[in-house]
Amino acid sequence: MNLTKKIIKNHLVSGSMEVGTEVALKIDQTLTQDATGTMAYLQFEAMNVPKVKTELSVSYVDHNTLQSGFENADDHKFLQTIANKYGIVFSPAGNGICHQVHLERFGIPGKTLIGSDSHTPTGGGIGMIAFGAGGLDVACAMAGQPFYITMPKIIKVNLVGKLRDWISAKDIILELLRLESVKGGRGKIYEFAGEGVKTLSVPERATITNMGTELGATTTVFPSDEITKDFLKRQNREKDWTEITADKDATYDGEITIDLSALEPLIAMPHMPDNVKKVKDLKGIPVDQVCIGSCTNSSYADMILTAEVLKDKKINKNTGMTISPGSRQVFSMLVSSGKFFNIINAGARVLECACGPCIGMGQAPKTKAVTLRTFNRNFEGRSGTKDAQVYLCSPEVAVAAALTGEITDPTSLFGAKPKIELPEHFYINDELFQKPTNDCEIVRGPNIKPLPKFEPMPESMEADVVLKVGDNISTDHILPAGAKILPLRSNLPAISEYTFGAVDKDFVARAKSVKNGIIVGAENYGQGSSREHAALAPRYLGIKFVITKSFARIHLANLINFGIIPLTFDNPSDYELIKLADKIEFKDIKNIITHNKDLIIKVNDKPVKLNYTFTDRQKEILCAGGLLNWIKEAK
Ligand code: MIC
Ligand code: SF4
Repeated sequence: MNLTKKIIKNHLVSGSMEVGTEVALKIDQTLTQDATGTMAYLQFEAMNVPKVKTELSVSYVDHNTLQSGFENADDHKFLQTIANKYGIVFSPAGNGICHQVHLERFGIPGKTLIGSDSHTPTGGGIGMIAFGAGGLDVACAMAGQPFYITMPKIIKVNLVGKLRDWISAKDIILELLRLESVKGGRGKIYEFAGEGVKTLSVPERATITNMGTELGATTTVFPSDEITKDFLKRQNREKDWTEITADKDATYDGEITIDLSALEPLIAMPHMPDNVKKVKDLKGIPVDQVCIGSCTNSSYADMILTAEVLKDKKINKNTGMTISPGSRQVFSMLVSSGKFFNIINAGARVLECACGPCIGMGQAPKTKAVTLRTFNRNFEGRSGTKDAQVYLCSPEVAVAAALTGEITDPTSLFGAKPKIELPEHFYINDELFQKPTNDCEIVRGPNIKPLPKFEPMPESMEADVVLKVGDNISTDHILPAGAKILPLRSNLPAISEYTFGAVDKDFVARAKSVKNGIIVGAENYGQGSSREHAALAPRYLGIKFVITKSFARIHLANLINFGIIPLTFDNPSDYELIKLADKIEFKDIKNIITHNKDLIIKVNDKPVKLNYTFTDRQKEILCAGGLLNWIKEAK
């Protein structure tokens, strides 16, 4: 058996691990972050469960830390008090980015984790089966319910050889993105194996599993081996270690081999993480900004490498540089190593341990800037500057550009790479996590609005096409983040006004002007973030159907959770037939979906067949008008 199946088998509540069928999994741990957490906890509250039923649930504050108004701070207080009441560990702002901190202090090999953030698969770096999910699914897991996935194919990624100097884990995941694309991972779990695995530390593995999300994969996972044990020992958590590896004769549904010794420094060009090129082929492009950090590349080793390279040097005067350590642990050790001085002295700007520029929370680059970031996403506009050219690369490539002011291959710039040893003992400061005492009142600021109630599905509906978009629409297109909009995450009426704002400024008015709206999309609709607001806000505006050529996994689940019916074209070319303002009748829709009947609509008098595959549970959820209604009905 491969290691993915071993862990899934241990957590199987129902289903049979057959590819394409639904399996329900017991969830051991959950995590939330503040931007999705407020909504997740409002939903958890609505379930009337006195205390979380998981082994561990942690609530992190890491996204909305700019506090340019009262809203962020109100959310933080709400999250602190609700965590305390319901038995959740609270990690306040400044402790670090959820995925990095969870890896350091809470992740346990062989356990399952779901998080209301799409990069939760970072936990796969330590041998967990970890999924990103919508906040409502996380709320359900906290209430003790299983998590449902469609059993994916398990693909072996066979790593052979060893990385050369100045080439790093980021280049491995960029290579996989080059090979597989942002939609290549849908319906797949990538399991890493081979001799090359032994050459990668846990934080390096976590860089890969973190950005595996950009493949559209269900998750990604590394074995838990001696290297995992060593990492946990340095974290004073050796007792949490168990060995979990694939059997020698394990079988897979596919295999890819990557020769680490043949890799070169890679870079993802604007505006997609799979638009990958060799750094040497882009040599000389002037760089305005370099940002090192985010949940992908903000480990101790990433920071020390940056500090070593910057020693006694100055960054280029035309290139601004920021660093954000991934956690307070990383930051503390960077400071106590004495090497922090090199970073400050070189002219870099130091940001707090949080998502920051990755989610457009500050550091928006100048007009048309070229910005090199060690992050995982470069969707258009996400940096806060619509026409900025965001490139994704390793810290090695980023720091080389900061020094030269242009895209530079680090292998040609520097001599031997400094050897970075992990400290024997990581600095541990667990008093800064607040353990629940279950004794407090929940504090709600005025920006925290109650959840709206949604109607059950009617027998029949007439609906209007209010938007038609193309391939790879990300949740950043549907509901942008950034410093202006993120503070509204707990206020649905206010945030829904920004839906599709950057794509079509008239969308909101159009959606409001009809009773039932339809969005038409193409391939991979809803890729990227797990933010359920990208389903919740359209539903609030009256969207009842999304018809596409294909969907991204988490967004599809979020649409169902909020009672929006996701459908796909049987014949993808029918996408061309349907136009803005078309009126479509969905006669007997409830009966059709409930009884798996053919769904044929008329588009300007032409019949168009639409497909759907819903489990019985999903059909009931859709008919109830969403998961919360369904749970209440079931009680
Ligand atoms: C992101 O990277 O897009 C986020 C912000 O972390 C999101 C969650 C969110 O939108 O709050 C994610 O990846 O799920
Ligand atoms: Fe935060 Fe960026 Fe990671 Fe999302 S991808 S969790 S915004 S650091």
